[in-house]
Amino acid sequence: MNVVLVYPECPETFWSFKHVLGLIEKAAVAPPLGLLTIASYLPSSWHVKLVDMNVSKLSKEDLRWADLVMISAMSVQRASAKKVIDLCCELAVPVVAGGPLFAVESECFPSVQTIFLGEAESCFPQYLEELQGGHPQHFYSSKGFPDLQDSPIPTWELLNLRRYHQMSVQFSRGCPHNCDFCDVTTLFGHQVRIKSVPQILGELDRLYAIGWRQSIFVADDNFIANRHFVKRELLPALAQWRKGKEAISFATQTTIILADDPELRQLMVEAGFRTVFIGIETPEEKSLAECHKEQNRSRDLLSDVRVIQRSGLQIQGGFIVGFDHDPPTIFQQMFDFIQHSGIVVAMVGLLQAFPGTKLYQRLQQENRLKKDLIGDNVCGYTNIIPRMGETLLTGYQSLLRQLYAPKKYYERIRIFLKDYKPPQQSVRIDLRIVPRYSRAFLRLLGRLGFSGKGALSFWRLFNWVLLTRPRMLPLAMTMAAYGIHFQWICDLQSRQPSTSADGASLSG
Ligand code: B12
Ligand code: SF4
Repeated sequence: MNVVLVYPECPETFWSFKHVLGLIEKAAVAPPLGLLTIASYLPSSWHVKLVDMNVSKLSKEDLRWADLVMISAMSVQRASAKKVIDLCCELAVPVVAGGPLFAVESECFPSVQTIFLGEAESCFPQYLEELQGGHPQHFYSSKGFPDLQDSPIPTWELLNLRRYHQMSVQFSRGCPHNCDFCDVTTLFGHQVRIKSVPQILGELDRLYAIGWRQSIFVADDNFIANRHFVKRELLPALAQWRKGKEAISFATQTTIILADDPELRQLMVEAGFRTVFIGIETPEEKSLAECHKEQNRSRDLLSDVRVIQRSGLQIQGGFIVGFDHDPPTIFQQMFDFIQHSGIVVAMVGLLQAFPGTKLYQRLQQENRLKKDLIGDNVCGYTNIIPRMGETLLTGYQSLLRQLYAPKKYYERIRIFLKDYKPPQQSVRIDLRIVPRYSRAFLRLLGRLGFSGKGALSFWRLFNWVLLTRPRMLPLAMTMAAYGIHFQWICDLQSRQPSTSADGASLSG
């Protein structure tokens, strides 16, 4: 049996970094971990090929070769996924689909032979049996949420590792919190399920064995949800594993509760964590109450951010505007908060309602939902009819422009670096990356230092870092490079009207 695993093309989004990945000669941020996990279930006698369309082209020859196509997608990949599915139909190749897009919009893909609604670990073996028996079902879904200890080591060997900026592993699924806009709990539940320590180390050993020596994203939605396991078992084991492998660092997602636990932060830093994404959402207390983000309420969020950054962890922040309780001043409030916090990578999105969430149910009852859902919260379109009316979009776009204007952006990098305490650990550099990063540095100087409106501010930052914090120059330059992408995203929004799920123009 010949199988092609397809990951459709992602449009330009906040996290796509397409324009700057070229600087470091990479094509995509991270690999499709869902497909790599599924690949591990396929019989060894099958011929398997992976085409991540963000890295290489999918050809008609690939599809003609295939007896079966397996596709995985998020909502943002809808347009590309539909094209692939139509092409498979034309060529009469059966398609099996999974991932968040198909879990929430299964009824939109009648031509797909089999759809997995949610996690596949507990039902994929049954599917394989039924496929070989000649009678696969149309839908498969797990009864309850599968035990992660049954999840196999992903088949990373299918990847062209050199094309990715980072690898990902996943230690846990599920989150105990109740943020009403979040579809993580719809997709993965409230009960936190974890892999065992030997299982996790086995995954890391495999990545190391195939030559990975750079950053690894721990793709958990809330890495510290099972704090006891993480502190007592996982982090000490990771720190031990990483000895002699210091070129590898970790990034993950947590909640702001991390600010309350110095021991946890220290253990994370010792284990090699350098970046955490945290959903801060909004400095507006009433909006936090509205969306039930209880863990962020009644706190000094600004000082929480500082505490975390000072312990050696860089925060990337998630922010939302468009709550019913957002006052007209929210845009200025948000700008001030982000600027003072020194959160350089601030993903500010418009509130969106994903099917299955409590927010979606409420707005459906209030008759405030539009038909289309793009699935990208930073594209300037929302499927919600906002209380604020037109002001929301204009305020939002101007907020993004302010945040990512070169002068303000470089100023924020400075604010961050002044406060940030980099971990005092020995750094081991993978010598193979040195020529590539040297070329990237020269390209970056060319892009930012000699063209564009922010050149002067760029050199000011460059000189300041060189003179006062030379050790942090690589970090500062990486952040400056991110800025190229973020400015591009802002320009994209102001150049184009927001587009609907199928790429058709919408009025907003
Ligand atoms: C890692 C991650 C990323 C990474 C890597 C993405 C990538 N290349 O896959 C980065 C940071 C780049 C990213 C970006 C984005 N992401 Co993201 N991301 C995640 C995260 C945290 C983990 C995904 C993962 O690796 N899971 C581990 C694997 C093993 O699980 P899985 O993919 O779900 O696969 C299982 C099942 O779904 C099923 N399955 C999946 N595919 C298939 C296929 C077949 C054939 C079968 C049988 C089964 C199957 O089986 C697997 C095993 O059970 C998820 C949240 C989550 N917990 O899933 C969000 C999530 C997928 N991301 C999301 C979003 C919105 C985005 C962005 C649009 C954000 C933005 N505004 O920029 C961008 C878009 C991508 C881009 N390039 O621009 C949403 C998607 C919601 C939706 N309904 O579509 C999620 C669910 C988070 C959320 N709630 O907001 N993301
Ligand atoms: S803490 Fe994060 S993952 Fe958990 S429910 Fe809230 S937004 Fe979702």
